[in-house]
Amino acid sequence: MSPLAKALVALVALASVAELAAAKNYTIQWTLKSYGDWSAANILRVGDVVEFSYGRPHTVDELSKADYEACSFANPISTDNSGPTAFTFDKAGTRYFACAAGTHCSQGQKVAITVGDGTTGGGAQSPAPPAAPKGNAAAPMGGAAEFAVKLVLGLGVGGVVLAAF
Ligand SMILES: [Cu+2]
Repeated sequence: MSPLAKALVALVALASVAELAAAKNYTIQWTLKSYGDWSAANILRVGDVVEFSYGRPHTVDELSKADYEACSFANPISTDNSGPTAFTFDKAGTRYFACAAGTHCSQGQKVAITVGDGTTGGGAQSPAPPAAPKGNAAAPMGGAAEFAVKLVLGLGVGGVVLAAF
């Protein structure tokens, strides 16, 4: 590979890292439907922004977990019906949003949004450190695998030799 090509590869790699580190903006078309799939498919990072895009009669109410599960809008953390409504997720954790109009919430117009801690896509329970012991464990496993290959090869050769007689 030429020095120029190497430099280009390095640049592309740097750009990818920068892209990963940058905050993302998500838009949710907030309407009467079920959002269970959205929260499962989108794990946010700290700094990401979610904008709910909607009009009347919908609202975006941020609720406690208990109120979210019960579709109870008596004590919202915040409420807005002026759409669009944007939220910046400035720390790890899960926040709960639902529409207060009619029975929209109980029909599925609710979403729990989880923010990972930034070291992984999925949250605080699997940060980088556990990867190190795995890496060390790979060496003995590699040795075992190599031994197994040699054993199989040896048996194969033995079989061929036996078959020749
Ligand atoms: Cu609604």
